[in-house]
Amino acid sequence: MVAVGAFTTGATTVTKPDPTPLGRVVPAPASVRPGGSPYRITEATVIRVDDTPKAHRIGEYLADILRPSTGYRLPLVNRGGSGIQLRLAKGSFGAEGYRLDSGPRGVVITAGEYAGLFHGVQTLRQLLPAAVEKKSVQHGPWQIAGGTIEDSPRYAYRGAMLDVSRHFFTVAQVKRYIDQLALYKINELHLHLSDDQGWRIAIDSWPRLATYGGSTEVGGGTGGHYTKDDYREIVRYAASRFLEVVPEIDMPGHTNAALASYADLNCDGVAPPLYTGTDVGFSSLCVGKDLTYRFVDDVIGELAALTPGRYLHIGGDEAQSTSHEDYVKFMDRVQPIVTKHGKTVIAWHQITGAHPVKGALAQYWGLDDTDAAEKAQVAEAAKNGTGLILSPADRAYLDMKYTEDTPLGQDWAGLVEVKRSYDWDPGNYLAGVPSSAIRGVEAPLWTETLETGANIDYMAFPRLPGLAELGWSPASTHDWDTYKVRLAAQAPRWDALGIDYYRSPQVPWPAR
Ligand code: TNX
Repeated sequence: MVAVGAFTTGATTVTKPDPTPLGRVVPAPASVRPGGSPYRITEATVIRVDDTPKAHRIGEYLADILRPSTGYRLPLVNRGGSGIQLRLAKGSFGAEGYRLDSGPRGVVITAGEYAGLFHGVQTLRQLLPAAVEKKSVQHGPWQIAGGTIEDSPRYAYRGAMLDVSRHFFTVAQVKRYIDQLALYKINELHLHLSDDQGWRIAIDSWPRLATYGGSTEVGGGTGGHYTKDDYREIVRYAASRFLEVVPEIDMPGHTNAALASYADLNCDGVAPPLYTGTDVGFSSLCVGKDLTYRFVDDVIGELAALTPGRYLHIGGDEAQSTSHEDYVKFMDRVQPIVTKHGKTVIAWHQITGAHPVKGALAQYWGLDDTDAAEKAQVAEAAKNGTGLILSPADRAYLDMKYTEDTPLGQDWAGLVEVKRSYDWDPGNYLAGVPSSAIRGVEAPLWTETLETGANIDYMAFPRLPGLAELGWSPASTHDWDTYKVRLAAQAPRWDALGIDYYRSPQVPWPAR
């Protein structure tokens, strides 16, 4: 609800909506000091940026949001002064932190790095009325509450995963998701590029992976794959929103699409048919064959060359059709291939049952009640230097149903309502793990049951912003009762952006 202050001018009473309170932002900023008069964007406002191409790009990004709805020109200029100013400065901001100062003369966002300016822009955006997101001219006033926000993330890794294998999603659909992630300061986009049901990235040295292995999806649709140029475009677009792309090739299980494409990859030399069901755990690369490692080297080499980011995810989950001995052998041979191509290994947490290489990260996807021995193995690896990304399936999985009645999604990990997905602390979730081992959180979105952009919206919203907050905000801000109010205030913005979402009864949504 927007508070309304009434005042009288002569004969008429004018109602003037109060600006959004300074702290009403998701993720919660680290420090908020409201005070002083608001700034009001008018037709005279300019956007002041440093004279560098990167600063201009962030300024243009902001202007592209503000111009259609305000109808103002909002030119970019390179001088200091009143208005909206984005500026780099020395200070203790860290790689992604920023300060936002708002007062009657203007709003200044200051950061040590461009990423901080970009995150500060997302805060500014959320402080403006939701109508600012619309693409046609709307009524203001366009006010930003007075005061100062000082903000920086709790964790460096704040991810979202999209499974483009079970159902294929176009470059345009991925870009739309990237834009949604950026609004909540998520900075890692993990793409699950291969699985039993489809291989989604062109590999020149093994062309049938994409052309044949990518030719279907769950349910038997025509699937699809990204050309190398498509993938470069996703990487470029993600980078423009300060997200790093983390590509995943899931191995040695989840490989039916590859095994179907090349008979020689199978131990018995016989290619299985393409698969369009939703079972897991039935496929495995042939661990004893040398060809397997030539294949892995070629695929990882091409993917690493395409990927400017630091990481390459090699899956390693649900290898039920691979013996433990073979699994360990495979991971011992494959991790150095990733390292050789200049990337840091990420794998699902089963890697901790093998020998994670130095610097590797393990992604935990167990449940609250995963057995103690499995958790202890993860904790042991963490004590020995393996970093952890937390994606507990009964908290962070965006494909879990909210309730029994949710028309989409799965329930193998349980039902995950909005409060449950938000109400845990990555800092103490796994016993015995040193806090320095926790690199962050990630919200995976598996797509066995999801086919459209609207399906993605509905499962991601409103849970995604909560996971983003767990990754960004200090533990001291964590409080469901105040969070749910900030979350509810996001809904008009989603409406303006055309984002479909689940209207959970746990959240005090404004009337539509
Ligand atoms: C488990 S999570 C899987 C995926 C499924 C997902 C469905 C993980 C590492 N493996 O293969 O898509 O459950 O929720």
